[in-house]
Amino acid sequence: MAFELPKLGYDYAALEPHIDARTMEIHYTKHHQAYVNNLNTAIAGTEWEQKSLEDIMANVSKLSAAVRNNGGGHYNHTLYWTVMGPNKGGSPKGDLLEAINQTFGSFDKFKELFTQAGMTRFGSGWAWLVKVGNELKITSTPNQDNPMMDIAEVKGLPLLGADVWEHAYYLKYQNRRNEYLAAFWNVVNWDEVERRFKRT
Ligand code: MN3
Repeated sequence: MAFELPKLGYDYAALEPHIDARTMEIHYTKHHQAYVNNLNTAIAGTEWEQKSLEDIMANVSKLSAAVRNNGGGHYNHTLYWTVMGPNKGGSPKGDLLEAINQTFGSFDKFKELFTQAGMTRFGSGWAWLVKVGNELKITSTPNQDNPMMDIAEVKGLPLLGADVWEHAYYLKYQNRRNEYLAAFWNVVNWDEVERRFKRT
């Protein structure tokens, strides 16, 4: 069973003005589709064709660079589309907000540290909020690595991920990653982040 590009839950223009329609269209139809196609090619005819993406992530150290990069790309973008949405932003609620306050001091401090993780990731990669056991951690990964991978420095369930590859922001923000990361807060779908947080 080959992996497929998941349906996007909103239009390309739905995250305007924070993330522009052209970036969304290219990012989803070209970049994400390429990760899916290349992952399928890389696992074709192997036992990994029958495995879940989570299984592949957990065994990435034994697999090829093509599987690591494209499997990671597929996992990361699938998460990215769902933790964003139109008319979102604001702040988390309930247990998640409480956990964020307890771990990082405040929601503002959390945003500052998450942004810093994205800003200090040299080159291409991702900033993450991760659930490790019952704890929250902020981390970043290079390229298309993620906290689900057995090779990750901080391993756990990613709750929120921000793509800091230039392809995620260059058309609108050029080199200004800081402006993209500031705008990102306006589209975060906290309901989805909270749903992931409650997963055991
Ligand atoms: Mn991307």
